[in-house]
Amino acid sequence: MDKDLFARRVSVITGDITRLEVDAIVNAANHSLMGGGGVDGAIHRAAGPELKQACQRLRDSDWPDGLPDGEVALTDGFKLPARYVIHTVGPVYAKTKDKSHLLANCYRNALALAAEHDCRSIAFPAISTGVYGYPFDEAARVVLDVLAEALPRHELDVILCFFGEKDAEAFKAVMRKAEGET
Ligand code: AR6
Repeated sequence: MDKDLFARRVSVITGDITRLEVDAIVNAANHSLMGGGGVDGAIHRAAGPELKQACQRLRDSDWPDGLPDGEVALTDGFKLPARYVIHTVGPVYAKTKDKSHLLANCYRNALALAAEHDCRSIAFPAISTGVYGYPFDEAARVVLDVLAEALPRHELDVILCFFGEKDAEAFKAVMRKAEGET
């Protein structure tokens, strides 16, 4: 892990992701793309009904069977301050075999799609760590590994947006531990 690169390009913040003025925010969605609870519900509420209509169009055109785990799909942000929403589906921890690979794909594919759309900044929630039950520290290690691999490839500022101070502090603790190991 390149500490300087992380320090320059990654911010760990606490807050509501729907308020962030960034090029893209990532949504921890479900296969249907039709909205739900948690951060997904908050994003749909803040973006307004046009977001669901755009998701329905994506379902019709590209994902008739739903968005699979680890895949990504992009819509406009509509009423959000963010230009785009990148929807992804994290793995359900208790039900998924290859979960770390699929969680890594969520982050990896979202970063690549944001870069393809000329984004300079992207904000992530803690995908899968809510209703989908991924243990927080285990997920944090996956995120750090993906960022270490992807940051040198993409000119993107990455904001990791946690909903509570406790989660932000827990992430920083995992990050300090990982730094100590390299
Ligand atoms: N801003 C930032 N983070 C948030 C916000 C917010 N406004 N609201 C919640 N979080 P979850 P999952 C945090 O359950 O585990 C939905 O129903 C939350 O504290 O939203 O991937 C979908 O439709 C937690 O740390 O996502 C799916 O069915 C993190 O976001 C399912 O939940 C993720 O929690 C996806 O479950």
